[in-house]
Amino acid sequence: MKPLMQQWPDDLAAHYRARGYWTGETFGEVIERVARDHAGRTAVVCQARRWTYAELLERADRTAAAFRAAGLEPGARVVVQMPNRAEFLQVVFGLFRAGMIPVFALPAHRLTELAHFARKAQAQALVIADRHDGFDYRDLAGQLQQAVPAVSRVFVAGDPGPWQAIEGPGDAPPAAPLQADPGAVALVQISGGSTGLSKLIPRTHDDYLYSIRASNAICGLTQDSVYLAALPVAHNFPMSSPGIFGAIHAGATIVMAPSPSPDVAFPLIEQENVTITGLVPPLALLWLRAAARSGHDISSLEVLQVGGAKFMPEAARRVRPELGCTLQQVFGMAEGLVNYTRLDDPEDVIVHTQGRPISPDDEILIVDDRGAPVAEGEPGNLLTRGPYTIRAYHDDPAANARAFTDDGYYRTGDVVARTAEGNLVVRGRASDHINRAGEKISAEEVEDHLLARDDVFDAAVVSLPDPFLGERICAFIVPEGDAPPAAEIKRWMRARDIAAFKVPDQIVFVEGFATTAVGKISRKELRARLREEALTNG
Ligand code: J2J
Repeated sequence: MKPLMQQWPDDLAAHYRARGYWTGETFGEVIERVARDHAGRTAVVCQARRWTYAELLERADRTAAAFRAAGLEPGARVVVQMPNRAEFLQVVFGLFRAGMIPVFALPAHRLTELAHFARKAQAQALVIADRHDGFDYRDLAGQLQQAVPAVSRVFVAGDPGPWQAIEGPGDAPPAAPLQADPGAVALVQISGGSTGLSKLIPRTHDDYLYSIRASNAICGLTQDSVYLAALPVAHNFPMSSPGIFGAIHAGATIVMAPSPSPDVAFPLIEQENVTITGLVPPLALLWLRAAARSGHDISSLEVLQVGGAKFMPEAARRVRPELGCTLQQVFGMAEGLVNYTRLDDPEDVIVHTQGRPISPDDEILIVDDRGAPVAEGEPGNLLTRGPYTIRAYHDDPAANARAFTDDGYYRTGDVVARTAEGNLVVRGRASDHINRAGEKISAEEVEDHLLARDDVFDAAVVSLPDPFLGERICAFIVPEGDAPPAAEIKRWMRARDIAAFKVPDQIVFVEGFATTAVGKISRKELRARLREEALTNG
């Protein structure tokens, strides 16, 4: 198997340990310690169920036993595709307790994505929930196993159907957890696509736990906090900034929301006295709209985090007066670096900036296209390295050569400016993906799907501004012969076993694409031109 690892230079690693960022604790140890210190407190609320920390640990250990009994060994990679349910925690901490490595897929992913993750990670198992949102994941599991036979075991939360339950037999002795290496990879996150298919992001116990612990301090998360998991928890933001893992680390309570919509979330906030949650900007807009006419008392909410895409100041300034809580802007990435506005920042900073890094040892460079630092306040490309930012994607030399500098900086693809007080303002993006309501979609990946049609001669996919989504996906298509109906193309995309959020929102047929006098222009340039034209033509 290709080793999953993440390596910092020795001198920096020593520095991060000496500064107390990397503590040597592992996720398996964290849950044991927290379950001891907070045994009787509520760890998670999910519909009518409430589990204490003691119960969560006990369930995780039983699940760990079930994984071992199925022949999985420590170090096994396991694709986890589960919605916001209590069992998500049981499964993920079960894997940690067994020394196995979760690879996080989103509930919206379908066969194409799952097969890619499973192959790339060399996964041996899949864990799903039986059904969610009208979709039966047990059928998808069967398709995955056909496509990638190495995924030889499937575990199901809920009714297992033809597969195995996540619960081992009740009397299985919970084996002592492994002495996992804190510098080893704990979990695998998925990158938002910039070019082509998603890349795998290996995160270590040391680095991920540091970002979580430090996030708790910045976000004021304590054992008395109640965190509403509104966004899909497999996303890095609700998982770790500080998210569900931060809540577990603090001994706080997690309330699993089956949907982030206000009609589901507001009653939960009222009933459970939720104190903090995180949203993407389109959802924050929905919440603002709903709050005005909601009969629910959401006054327990102290902090609303908004991140994943740019939150416009016009909306940001409404949060305190209309929702009665402090806004915290979060500008982060699954590769590492996370910036927060601080809870006690002046309102102006909270409304107009995306905050500053977690760590004094987050190194930030803002450079022009030749790599020279820009003047203060000027926009430039954001590069970063630090104690919780990866040095490489898994098994992808070409992507690594593009995404990392020789001295280990990650090229974020974001264009930012830094204010005099050191806060970052996201000004744009150099990379070509589309940020659709916080979901990152690779233009190239969507183009590749479209090009699979016989009646598509060429395709270029761009982002266009959208009042609700932030950005929407627009596909410019040069047809081969007669143009097919746009609705037919969308239907066909939906049937291609991909996440529904990748289906173009808008399709524009054109006769051909511009070329320069010297020949073909780059894809990137072509997309930029089409985008410009669409914007100027309204
Ligand atoms: C503008 N763009 C933003 C923001 C992310 C916390 C919060 C978010 C993510 C996340 C995360 C933005 N304003 N406030 O992992 O831990 C865009 C940038 C960035 C990319 C990363 C976390 N917050 N973005 O969104 O890996 O372009 O992580 O590089 O999904 O989202 O996307 P992702």
